[in-house]
Amino acid sequence: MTPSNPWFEAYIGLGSNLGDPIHTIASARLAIAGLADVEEIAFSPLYGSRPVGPQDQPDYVNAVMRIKTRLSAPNLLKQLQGIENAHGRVRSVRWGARTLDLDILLYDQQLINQPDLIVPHPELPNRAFVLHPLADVADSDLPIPGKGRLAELLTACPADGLKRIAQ
Ligand code: ROI
Repeated sequence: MTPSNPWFEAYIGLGSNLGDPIHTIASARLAIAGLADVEEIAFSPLYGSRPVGPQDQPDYVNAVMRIKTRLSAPNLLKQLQGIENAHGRVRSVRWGARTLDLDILLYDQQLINQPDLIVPHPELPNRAFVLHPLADVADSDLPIPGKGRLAELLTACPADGLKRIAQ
């Protein structure tokens, strides 16, 4: 019998601003939870948010999912890209509108610096649409490797333009 990998905790950011974002986020959640070697631990409320970056695009719906997984970070990324593609994601305009964006925000307490995968997500400290839903599913003293504790980052990043969507 081959020993299986240990379980790691990871946090995934979900965002959508094309089509039916609420439906897309719900569908992506099911797809992630349905992956082999992935289990959902918690899912944040949905937030409506003003676009960061170019303003000539619709508002976003954002959420954060906390999982445990036996997939390596690169394998998890590959699976998430498959789910993005299955939801009609076309990679074209940088910072443009998208049907579904899935980002690995944190993977265990690891610092990963590869051409296609940087963890923690480099923009995490600047993005209210990530930090606030993250705080809904993580301990406030969660260390964000290289960046400080979640509570400190939250204090420095006001929830401008962020609205909980009633469900
Ligand atoms: N802005 C918001 N509010 N939410 C996102 O998920 C999001 N994603 C992006 C950019 C274009 C940077 N802006 C965003 O990729």
